[in-house]
Amino acid sequence: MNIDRNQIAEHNKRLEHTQQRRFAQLAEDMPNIDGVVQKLVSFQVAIPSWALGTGGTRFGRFSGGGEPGNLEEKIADIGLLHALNQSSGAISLHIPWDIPKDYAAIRTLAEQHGLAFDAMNSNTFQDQQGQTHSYKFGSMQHVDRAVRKQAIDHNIEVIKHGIELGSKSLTVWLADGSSFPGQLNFRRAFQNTLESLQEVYAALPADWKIFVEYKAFEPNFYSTTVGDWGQSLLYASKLGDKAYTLVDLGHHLPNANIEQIVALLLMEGKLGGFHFNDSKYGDDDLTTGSIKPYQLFLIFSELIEGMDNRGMEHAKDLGWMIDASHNLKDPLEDLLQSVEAILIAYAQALLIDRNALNEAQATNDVARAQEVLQQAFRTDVRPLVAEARLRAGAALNPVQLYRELDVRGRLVKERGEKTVATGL
Ligand code: LRH
Ligand code: MN
Ligand code: MN
Repeated sequence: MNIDRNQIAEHNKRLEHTQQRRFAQLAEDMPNIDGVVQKLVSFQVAIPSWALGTGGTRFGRFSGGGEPGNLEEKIADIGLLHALNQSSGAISLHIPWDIPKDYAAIRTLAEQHGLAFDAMNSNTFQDQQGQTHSYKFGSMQHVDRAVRKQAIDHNIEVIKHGIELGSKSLTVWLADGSSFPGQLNFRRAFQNTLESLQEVYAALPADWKIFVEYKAFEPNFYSTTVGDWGQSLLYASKLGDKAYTLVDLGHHLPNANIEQIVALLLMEGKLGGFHFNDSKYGDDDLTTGSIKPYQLFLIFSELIEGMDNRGMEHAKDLGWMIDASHNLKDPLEDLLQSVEAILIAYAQALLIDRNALNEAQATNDVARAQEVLQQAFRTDVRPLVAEARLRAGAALNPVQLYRELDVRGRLVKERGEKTVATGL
């Protein structure tokens, strides 16, 4: 199914009056409101191919209907999201879950939906059918060179798929680590991993980046070989200029100060990409902004400050992606909510009075600093985000239109009631 311009225009016509009133009210107090709206229009968040199905937990999976059964249908789903919000203009593929059979056809299909190919993701955390060696005891860290070689070759293969599709980056997340003390020699595991990554790095085209994603625990529960931002930064620094750290919001130990991590990585020019999600406990992969919206705002505050300081373009110079999947909500509604939450946090952070904050910091005026931040955070910026959508030709209320058009019902009719999307 497709969502056409007329359906969006008709929906917007019904909501436009209220939108105009709310937006005008906000504009009264904001001198540079159009500049902010323009930044929101430009900001695109990539959607991972594996978030389009109702994901499972370790204990079970409750499949929903109308889920995409192949890459073409995944692209179509993200096309629907992008038509609704004009902010989801890229797809991130995971290999081998999404091996393209016909590159040209896939590229054309993505173009038709206005989608670019974001980072490619490799997978050495699962054994695939017909694979020679097992990753049970790790991949790039493995004590056996043959296993490491298999993992390296897989990553090079992923780069090749990405080149054909026009992607410009590879994200490597390794499940490597150990679950029991004594299982692993940490130094050797690090060195093996570094050498493996170096071989992958050597295969990167000149205009590509490699993102080294870290994660504190899971599936290993004693040590992870790329366990935190320090370790990731170590790999990225040793690898070279094309290597960066990738921050996934759910990959930290509880209460980690992620905004500080982001600030320092940006200072070093080593922050490459972002995986958005939210969590209460661990890598919960819940809808972005559903648990800790203030933290998300503080992270965006540091992102903006750090990017502006380095003259970086917000929309282009980092890889922005959602990495969430769970098993309760309609995944498309859930993704619309995540994108909205990201744009809200971004908009709020754009409203921070930087001069006032700098002054408060320079004079140790702690209370004033808090006032400045919370003034921005407590502004209801939803009319701003909606205005950006209106100007971009998207729906004023994407979730509402999604329901009005009964998108899920139509997908179920097209694809069936019992469907399972490849992925997590
Ligand atoms: C690991 C992770 C990583 C994977 C994705 C499926 O927890 O965040 O980014 O590629 O989930
Ligand atoms: Mn991730
Ligand atoms: Mn994760």
